[in-house]
This record gives sequence, C-alpha cells and structure tokens, in this order.
Amino acid sequence: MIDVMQSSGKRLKVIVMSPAYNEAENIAKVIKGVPREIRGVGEVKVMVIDDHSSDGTAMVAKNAGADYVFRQKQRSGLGATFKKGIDIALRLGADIIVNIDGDGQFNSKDIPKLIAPILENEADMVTCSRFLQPEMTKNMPWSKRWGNKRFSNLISRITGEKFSDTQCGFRAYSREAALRLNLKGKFTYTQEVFIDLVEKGMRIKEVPCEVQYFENRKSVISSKSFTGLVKGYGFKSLGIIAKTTRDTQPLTFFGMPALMVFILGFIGGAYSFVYWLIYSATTPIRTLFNVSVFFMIFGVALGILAMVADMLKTIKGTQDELLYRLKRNEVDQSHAMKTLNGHVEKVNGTMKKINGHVKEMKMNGNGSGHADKNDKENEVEMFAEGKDEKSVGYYAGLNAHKRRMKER
Ligand SMILES: Nc1nc2c(ncn2[C@@H]2O[C@H](COP(=O)(O)OP(=O)(O)O)[C@@H](O)[C@H]2O)c(=O)[nH]1
Ligand SMILES: [Mg+2]
Repeated sequence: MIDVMQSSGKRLKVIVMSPAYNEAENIAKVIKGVPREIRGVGEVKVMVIDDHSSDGTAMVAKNAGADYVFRQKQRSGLGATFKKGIDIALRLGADIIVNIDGDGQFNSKDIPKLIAPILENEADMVTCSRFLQPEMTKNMPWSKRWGNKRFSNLISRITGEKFSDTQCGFRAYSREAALRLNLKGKFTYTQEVFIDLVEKGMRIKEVPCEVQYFENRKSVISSKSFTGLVKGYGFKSLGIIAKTTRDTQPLTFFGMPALMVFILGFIGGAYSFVYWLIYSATTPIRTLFNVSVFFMIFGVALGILAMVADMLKTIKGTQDELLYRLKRNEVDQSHAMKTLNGHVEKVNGTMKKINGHVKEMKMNGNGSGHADKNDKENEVEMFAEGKDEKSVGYYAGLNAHKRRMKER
C-alpha cells in the first residue's frame, strides 16, 4: 500500500472534483458527503468546477465547504470542463483525482472503495460500475440501461478488454493516468478515457458502486426518452468514439473497410473474368466488371490511407509522450514553487518576528545598532526574491548581537 507519506516526503493528496452544471440543489450534499479522512491518505480536498451555471452552483459549493471552486467564463460542456478540472487538480498537487457527478446520484462514501486499487498499485484508473451488481440499478430507466450496454460492448470491442460500464462519471485516476490523458471530446469524456488509457497501457479496474435514480431528475447530459437519447447523447458520443478510434487504431479503422471493399471488388472481378473465359462475352457482366474494378481501386486507396494514418499514429505517440513529459514537468515545477513559497512564507513569518524583537530591543535601548541597518521589511522580500546573502548577513549580525548581549 502507498503510504500517507510518500518516499518524496510529500503527504498523499486526494482531490475529489465535480464538474457541475446547474447543480445548486444537489452539490452541497455531494460535497458534505466526501470523507475527509481516508486510510493511507494524507489529505482530501474537494474541488468544484461550475460550468457557467445559472443557478448559483459555485456559491452553493463554496458555502458547503468545497476547498477549491472554479467557475467557467462560458459553458464549455462536460468533456471540456472535466479536462480542465484534471489539469487544475494536477497543478494543485493531486496524487489521486476522484471525479464525482454533482447530481448526488453516487454515494461519496464509496470514495475509499474507489481509490483502494490505486493505493494498492493494482490499477491506474478505477471506475464505478453500475452493472456489476444488478440490484444497484433497479430503478434505472430501460432506455439508459440499453444504451449503456451497447456503449460498454462497443468500448470493450474497441479496447479488447471487457468492461461493463463505460459511461459512469464516478471514477478515480492516479496522477500518472491523469497526466497521460489526452482528451478531445467537448460534450462528454467517459468512453474516450477508456480508449485513450488502454492505448497507453494504463490498468483500468471496475468496482461495483451504488447509484440512485431520482424520479424527478432530468438528466442534463442525456434524455429520458429513447429517441432523445439516441439523437442527443448517442450520436454525439458515437462521434467522439469514432474519432478516438480513428486516432488510436487507424489500421483497423481504415484497413478493415479497405479489405472488405477490395475483397468485394476482387470477387466481382474474378466472376466476370471467369464468365468471359467461359462464354467469351462481356455482356451482361460488363457493369459488374467495371464496378468491381472500381471497388478494387477504392480498396487499395483506402489501404494506402490506412498506412498513412498509421504513420500519423506513430507521430501522435511521440507527441503524447512529449505532452506527458511536459505536463509532468509543469506540474512538478508548479508544486515545487508552491512548496518553496510555503517555506518562504514561513521564513517571512520568522523574519517579521525577529524584526519585532529587534525593534523592541532598540526601544529598550539594548540595540547595538548592528542589526539596525538591516531592520527593514525589504530584507524579507529580498530573501523571497532569492537574494539571500543580505539575509544571511542579517542573521549573522543578529546572532553576533545576541552573543554580545549574553556576554554582558
Ligand atoms: N461541466 C459540465 N457539466 C455538466 C454538463 N452537463 C452535465 N454536467 C454534469 O455532468 C454530470 C452528469 O450529468 P447528468 O445529467 O447527471 O448525466 P447522467 O447521470 O448520465 O444522466 C453532472 O454532475 C452534471 O452536473 C455541462 O454541460 N457541463
Ligand atoms: Mg447523473
């Protein structure tokens, strides 16, 4: 188990984030339910990203005790907001990021269960599955159940791993998985994460979690009616999945249709050729022959496209790696700066105290005058700016002064 204190000496930090849109009614319950003490974890912080809600979600979140609240200047969609949230959480020094929907459908008390496989180093991303235990989804509308199954099967087929629920918003990401994520979808992110992370060799685990369906709740992201669900959520999600598959598995994406078209053309062509050999006539198979030749040429063209796309995938792989390293450095630096600022603030505090003592000593007529010329607020600022020579001098001067005082 990863310990509260990592080998670097840093306390393990979990950030529970919730990208929310018009969740003023539910967000407080979600925030208050987050367990602030978890075995194996140093600190748990709550972050809410309000996607430009019109119902005061951000304010409610702040009042409910969220540690970090951000509000988008304009609505940008769940996918885009999630991506931003991951970026901010990493910069805030998160070792594990938990995403929970702001509508209260999930039970915040399940968070320890969700992060356990990451703490045990058994997974890089853990997702709640609403279908591992059927009794947990008793009141899920049938259209949602049907859609969820179709999408989970599709993602399982694309990734080559078996997943039962690829649409759930309640998940935990290790720092490594979060740094590796490179998402493009603005509308949603849930399925894209699976394809992206599996492609990058990350380990994904599902754990059964409780989910509630409220009778009067109107889903923001999907519709209750079957046609609404297909038209809105279905098509948009399929678009994101298709794009991600194209980028991660171009050989299959273009190669399979290429092969199929070519084989069709080949069969038609071969049939026409044999017909011509036997009957020495080009009618009535002339059109079939022409179409077959077209299919074969089209198949070859698609095959070439598959190879070019595969070359682009190689470039994407290098770019993903570069982006990962860049992000990691940025995040590390921003964390190091925060730690340094923390130290500087502590030193500032100490310096102020010392300044106070020196002033006191001067007023009492005890000062030797040695520390006097250093008795400026500036001194501390200089130290903060890294010009520490004077400050060292200041300390040395003060020590010498104290020694003299003692000797008297
Ligand atoms: N940032 C952002 N979050 C959204 C948007 N639409 C929905 N959400 C949030 O995404 C989560 C899931 O949405 P919900 O409508 O409950 O989806 P469902 O549970 O799949 O029906 C909730 O926390 C919503 O507040 C949006 O446009 N932007
Ligand atoms: Mg929901």
